[in-house]
Amino acid sequence: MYETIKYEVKDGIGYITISRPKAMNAINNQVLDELYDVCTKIEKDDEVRVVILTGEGKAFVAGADIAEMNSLDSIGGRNMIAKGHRVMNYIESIEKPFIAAVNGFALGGGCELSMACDFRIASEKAKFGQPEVGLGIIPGFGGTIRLARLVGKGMANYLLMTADMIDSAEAYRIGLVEKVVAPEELIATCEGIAQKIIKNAPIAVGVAKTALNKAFDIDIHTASVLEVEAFTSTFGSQDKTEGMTAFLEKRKPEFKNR
Ligand code: CO8
Repeated sequence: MYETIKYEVKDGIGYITISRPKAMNAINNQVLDELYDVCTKIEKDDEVRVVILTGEGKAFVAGADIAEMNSLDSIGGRNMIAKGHRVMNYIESIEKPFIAAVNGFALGGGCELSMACDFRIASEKAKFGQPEVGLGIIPGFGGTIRLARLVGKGMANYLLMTADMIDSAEAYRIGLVEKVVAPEELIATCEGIAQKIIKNAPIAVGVAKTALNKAFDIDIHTASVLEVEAFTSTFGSQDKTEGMTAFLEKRKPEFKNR
């Protein structure tokens, strides 16, 4: 059983809720351990087609736990950051979509956790920022890596250097989130998106995620070679035969994840 996160599976969706509401869901070592563990379950579980990641109460995640960080020496800090990177990279490497349902504060490590997800849907109440330099540190869970890839180098530098907290409208404007909805519609909106994804071929969705993530980090020629390989792996699937046959027979496909 988990103590800092909640996890359930319903209708093909895995729901992860970071649950330390008294500390604004701040990420400590235990949260990272539990997130890693739940990812191992999600990766193996064919029932889970899409993951929705959110926070309990007023915050998504208000950053790494400042009280815990304050008690760590540099080796402890390094170990925690290395663990954080393993978790964020693991989320990115699982061939299933992770949707960040950003319900409130997504600061520091919280903003970084949302950026490790495949896309972000935000409540009108959400707030984003990388306040680390105000604490004498820099982002440590991928903020110097993923933020510039999403919003561009200038805006990423602006956010990292000013430590400004921005609202969801501004996050949408700069491309940090894909949609902004009323707070009471947040989970239903994410579920609607998840159900759209679930209708598609699971292998194709997963391979598309991996191909896109890999292509983002490499040159266009190497990415082309990888896309050919990735495409071919979907072309040989039974789901490809089913998808195309169903189209030609004017019926809905029944994908089998094979
Ligand atoms: N860590 C620990 N506790 C926190 C955190 C946090 N990040 N954020 C909030 N809390 C706690 C508060 O201490 C408070 O506890 P208590 O009730 O016991 O006093 C409780 O949550 C409620 O918080 P507030 O009273 O401050 O609530 P407000 O609504 O007034 O403000 C804010 C909410 C704006 C979210 C405010 O709490 C805040 O600014 N929090 C800190 C945000 C921050 O600086 N986050 C970045 C942390 S650094 C980071 O994430 C680095 C990532 C790299 C990891 C490196 C690992 C070594």
